[in-house]
Amino acid sequence: MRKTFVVSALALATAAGMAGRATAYEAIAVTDGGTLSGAVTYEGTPPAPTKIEVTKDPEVCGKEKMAPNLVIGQGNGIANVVVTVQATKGKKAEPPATNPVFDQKTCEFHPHVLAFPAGSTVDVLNSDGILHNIHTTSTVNPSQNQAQPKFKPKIQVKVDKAEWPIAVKCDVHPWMSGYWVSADHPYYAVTDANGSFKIADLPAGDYQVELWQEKLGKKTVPASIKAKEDTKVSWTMAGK
Ligand SMILES: [Cu+2]
Repeated sequence: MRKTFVVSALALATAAGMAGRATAYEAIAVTDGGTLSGAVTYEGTPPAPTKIEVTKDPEVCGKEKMAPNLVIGQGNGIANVVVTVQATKGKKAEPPATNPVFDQKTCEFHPHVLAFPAGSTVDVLNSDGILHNIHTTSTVNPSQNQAQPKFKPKIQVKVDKAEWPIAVKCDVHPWMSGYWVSADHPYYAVTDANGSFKIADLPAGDYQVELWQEKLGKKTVPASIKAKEDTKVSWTMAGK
Protein backbone atom coordinates (compact mmCIF):
# COMPACT_ATOMS: atom_id res chain seq x y z
CA MET A 1 0.00 0.00 0.00
CA ARG A 2 2.68 2.39 1.08
CA LYS A 3 4.89 1.46 -1.86
CA THR A 4 2.08 2.21 -4.34
CA PHE A 5 1.63 5.65 -2.81
CA VAL A 6 5.33 6.47 -3.09
CA VAL A 7 5.46 5.42 -6.75
CA SER A 8 2.41 7.45 -7.78
CA ALA A 9 3.59 10.50 -5.83
CA LEU A 10 6.92 10.33 -7.66
CA ALA A 11 5.20 9.97 -11.04
CA LEU A 12 3.07 13.04 -10.27
CA ALA A 13 6.08 15.04 -9.16
CA THR A 14 7.97 14.11 -12.34
CA ALA A 15 5.03 15.10 -14.54
CA ALA A 16 4.73 18.45 -12.71
CA GLY A 17 8.45 19.06 -13.13
CA MET A 18 8.24 18.66 -16.87
CA ALA A 19 5.77 21.56 -16.92
CA GLY A 20 3.49 20.09 -19.52
CA ARG A 21 6.08 19.38 -22.21
CA ALA A 22 4.78 16.48 -24.25
CA THR A 23 7.81 15.60 -26.34
CA ALA A 24 11.55 15.67 -25.93
CA TYR A 25 13.41 18.68 -27.27
CA GLU A 26 15.43 18.27 -30.46
CA ALA A 27 18.55 20.39 -31.02
CA ILE A 28 18.91 21.64 -34.59
CA ALA A 29 20.88 24.37 -36.40
CA VAL A 30 18.77 27.55 -36.48
CA THR A 31 19.26 29.92 -39.40
CA ASP A 32 17.04 32.94 -40.03
CA GLY A 33 15.51 32.69 -36.57
CA GLY A 34 13.02 35.24 -35.31
CA THR A 35 12.74 37.13 -32.05
CA LEU A 36 9.92 37.34 -29.54
CA SER A 37 9.93 40.44 -27.36
CA GLY A 38 7.57 42.57 -25.37
CA ALA A 39 6.20 42.98 -21.88
CA VAL A 40 3.89 41.31 -19.40
CA THR A 41 1.70 43.77 -17.50
CA TYR A 42 -0.80 43.55 -14.67
CA GLU A 43 -4.43 43.60 -15.77
CA GLY A 44 -6.39 46.16 -13.76
CA THR A 45 -5.16 47.93 -10.66
CA PRO A 46 -2.23 46.15 -9.03
CA PRO A 47 -2.45 45.49 -5.29
CA ALA A 48 -0.28 47.61 -2.98
CA PRO A 49 3.06 45.93 -2.16
CA THR A 50 3.01 43.82 1.00
CA LYS A 51 5.47 44.48 3.82
CA ILE A 52 7.39 41.67 5.49
CA GLU A 53 8.49 41.94 9.09
CA VAL A 54 12.14 41.06 9.64
CA THR A 55 12.48 38.95 12.76
CA LYS A 56 16.19 38.15 12.79
CA ASP A 57 19.60 39.75 12.15
CA PRO A 58 18.17 43.27 11.58
CA GLU A 59 21.68 44.78 11.50
CA VAL A 60 22.28 42.97 8.20
CA CYS A 61 18.75 42.25 6.97
CA GLY A 62 17.11 45.59 7.80
CA LYS A 63 13.94 46.08 9.82
CA GLU A 64 11.32 45.39 7.17
CA LYS A 65 11.10 44.42 3.53
CA MET A 66 8.69 44.43 0.65
CA ALA A 67 7.39 41.00 -0.32
CA PRO A 68 9.11 39.78 -3.50
CA ASN A 69 6.19 37.58 -4.61
CA LEU A 70 4.59 40.28 -6.78
CA VAL A 71 6.71 43.22 -7.91
CA ILE A 72 5.10 45.73 -10.26
CA GLY A 73 7.21 48.25 -12.17
CA GLN A 74 6.70 51.05 -14.69
CA GLY A 75 3.55 50.82 -16.78
CA ASN A 76 2.27 48.06 -14.48
CA GLY A 77 4.95 45.71 -15.85
CA ILE A 78 5.30 42.53 -13.78
CA ALA A 79 8.84 41.58 -12.73
CA ASN A 80 10.05 37.98 -12.49
CA VAL A 81 7.55 36.37 -14.83
CA VAL A 82 9.04 33.24 -16.38
CA VAL A 83 8.28 33.28 -20.11
CA THR A 84 8.78 29.88 -21.75
CA VAL A 85 8.26 29.21 -25.45
CA GLN A 86 7.09 25.63 -25.77
CA ALA A 87 9.49 24.85 -28.57
CA THR A 88 10.11 21.23 -29.51
CA LYS A 89 13.21 21.98 -31.55
CA GLY A 90 15.77 24.72 -31.94
CA LYS A 91 19.16 25.80 -30.63
CA LYS A 92 20.94 23.54 -28.20
CA ALA A 93 20.77 24.63 -24.57
CA GLU A 94 24.31 24.73 -23.27
CA PRO A 95 25.53 25.63 -19.82
CA PRO A 96 26.91 29.18 -19.92
CA ALA A 97 30.66 29.88 -19.87
CA THR A 98 30.17 31.75 -16.60
CA ASN A 99 28.15 30.10 -13.86
CA PRO A 100 24.79 31.66 -13.01
CA VAL A 101 25.01 33.48 -9.67
CA PHE A 102 22.43 33.34 -6.88
CA ASP A 103 23.44 35.76 -4.14
CA GLN A 104 22.18 36.16 -0.60
CA LYS A 105 22.39 39.87 0.12
CA THR A 106 20.60 41.80 2.87
CA CYS A 107 18.79 38.51 3.55
CA GLU A 108 17.17 38.39 0.12
CA PHE A 109 17.92 36.19 -2.87
CA HIS A 110 19.31 38.02 -5.89
CA PRO A 111 17.97 37.48 -8.46
CA HIS A 112 14.61 36.47 -7.07
CA VAL A 113 14.09 34.16 -10.07
CA LEU A 114 17.18 32.62 -11.64
CA ALA A 115 16.83 30.79 -14.99
CA PHE A 116 19.61 28.72 -16.55
CA PRO A 117 20.13 25.76 -18.89
CA ALA A 118 19.94 22.31 -17.31
CA GLY A 119 23.45 21.07 -16.54
CA SER A 120 24.55 24.47 -15.16
CA THR A 121 26.40 24.88 -11.90
CA VAL A 122 24.86 27.63 -9.79
CA ASP A 123 27.29 29.70 -7.69
CA VAL A 124 25.37 30.33 -4.47
CA LEU A 125 27.02 33.32 -2.78
CA ASN A 126 26.70 34.62 0.74
CA SER A 127 27.47 38.34 0.60
CA ASP A 128 25.97 38.94 4.04
CA GLY A 129 28.64 37.39 6.25
CA ILE A 130 26.00 35.79 8.49
CA LEU A 131 24.56 32.27 8.56
CA HIS A 132 22.15 31.40 5.73
CA ASN A 133 21.17 28.00 4.39
CA ILE A 134 20.29 27.11 0.86
CA HIS A 135 17.25 24.85 0.81
CA THR A 136 15.76 23.83 -2.55
CA THR A 137 12.59 21.82 -2.96
CA SER A 138 13.43 19.93 -6.13
CA THR A 139 11.51 16.85 -7.17
CA VAL A 140 13.36 15.97 -10.40
CA ASN A 141 16.84 16.97 -9.22
CA PRO A 142 18.18 16.16 -5.74
CA SER A 143 16.99 18.68 -3.15
CA GLN A 144 19.70 20.77 -1.51
CA ASN A 145 19.78 21.72 2.15
CA GLN A 146 23.17 23.15 3.05
CA ALA A 147 24.14 25.56 5.78
CA GLN A 148 26.17 28.48 4.48
CA PRO A 149 27.97 30.16 7.37
CA LYS A 150 29.99 33.33 6.85
CA PHE A 151 33.24 31.44 6.23
CA LYS A 152 31.62 29.74 3.20
CA PRO A 153 31.18 32.62 0.73
CA LYS A 154 30.39 30.27 -2.17
CA ILE A 155 28.56 26.95 -2.50
CA GLN A 156 28.29 25.35 -5.94
CA VAL A 157 25.14 23.43 -6.86
CA LYS A 158 24.97 21.52 -10.14
CA VAL A 159 21.45 21.18 -11.52
CA ASP A 160 21.53 18.38 -14.07
CA LYS A 161 17.94 18.02 -15.15
CA ALA A 162 15.29 20.36 -16.49
CA GLU A 163 12.86 21.35 -13.77
CA TRP A 164 10.90 24.47 -12.89
CA PRO A 165 9.99 26.18 -10.76
CA ILE A 166 12.32 24.99 -8.01
CA ALA A 167 11.42 26.88 -4.83
CA VAL A 168 14.41 28.04 -2.78
CA LYS A 169 14.21 28.98 0.89
CA CYS A 170 16.50 29.84 3.79
CA ASP A 171 15.53 28.10 7.02
CA VAL A 172 17.34 30.74 9.09
CA HIS A 173 15.30 33.63 7.63
CA PRO A 174 11.78 32.38 6.85
CA TRP A 175 10.90 35.38 4.66
CA MET A 176 13.68 34.59 2.16
CA SER A 177 12.29 33.04 -1.00
CA GLY A 178 13.38 32.59 -4.58
CA TYR A 179 13.00 30.27 -7.56
CA TRP A 180 15.27 28.44 -9.96
CA VAL A 181 14.29 27.52 -13.49
CA SER A 182 16.40 24.78 -15.07
CA ALA A 183 15.50 24.60 -18.75
CA ASP A 184 16.18 21.94 -21.38
CA HIS A 185 16.02 24.45 -24.24
CA PRO A 186 17.19 28.05 -24.66
CA TYR A 187 13.81 29.69 -25.33
CA TYR A 188 12.92 31.20 -22.00
CA ALA A 189 13.33 34.53 -20.23
CA VAL A 190 12.57 36.14 -16.89
CA THR A 191 10.92 39.54 -17.15
CA ASP A 192 12.91 42.53 -15.87
CA ALA A 193 11.74 45.12 -13.33
CA ASN A 194 9.33 46.62 -15.89
CA GLY A 195 7.97 43.33 -17.20
CA SER A 196 10.05 43.31 -20.40
CA PHE A 197 11.67 40.28 -21.98
CA LYS A 198 13.31 39.15 -25.22
CA ILE A 199 13.86 35.66 -26.63
CA ALA A 200 15.99 35.35 -29.79
CA ASP A 201 16.84 32.79 -32.50
CA LEU A 202 13.50 31.00 -32.56
CA PRO A 203 12.77 28.85 -35.60
CA ALA A 204 9.83 30.36 -37.53
CA GLY A 205 6.49 28.85 -36.59
CA ASP A 206 3.45 29.00 -34.34
CA TYR A 207 4.04 28.45 -30.65
CA GLN A 208 2.33 28.29 -27.32
CA VAL A 209 4.10 30.41 -24.74
CA GLU A 210 3.72 29.73 -21.05
CA LEU A 211 3.79 32.61 -18.55
CA TRP A 212 4.37 31.69 -14.93
CA GLN A 213 4.44 33.98 -11.94
CA GLU A 214 4.50 32.65 -8.39
CA LYS A 215 1.43 34.57 -7.21
CA LEU A 216 -0.54 34.94 -10.44
CA GLY A 217 -0.08 31.37 -11.63
CA LYS A 218 0.15 30.12 -15.18
CA LYS A 219 -1.20 31.42 -18.46
CA THR A 220 -0.63 30.11 -21.97
CA VAL A 221 -0.66 32.48 -24.93
CA PRO A 222 -0.03 31.91 -28.65
CA ALA A 223 2.74 33.59 -30.64
CA SER A 224 3.72 33.40 -34.31
CA ILE A 225 7.39 33.79 -35.14
CA LYS A 226 8.54 34.78 -38.60
CA ALA A 227 12.04 34.33 -39.98
CA LYS A 228 14.39 37.27 -39.21
CA GLU A 229 11.53 39.33 -37.73
CA ASP A 230 10.84 40.59 -34.24
CA THR A 231 7.38 39.63 -33.02
CA LYS A 232 6.32 42.27 -30.47
CA VAL A 233 3.79 41.20 -27.89
CA SER A 234 1.94 42.84 -25.05
CA TRP A 235 0.54 40.28 -22.63
CA THR A 236 -1.32 40.64 -19.38
CA MET A 237 -1.76 38.57 -16.26
CA ALA A 238 -4.58 39.06 -13.77
CA GLY A 239 -4.77 38.76 -10.02
CA LYS A 240 -6.60 35.86 -8.45
CU1 LIG B 1 19.08 33.43 5.36
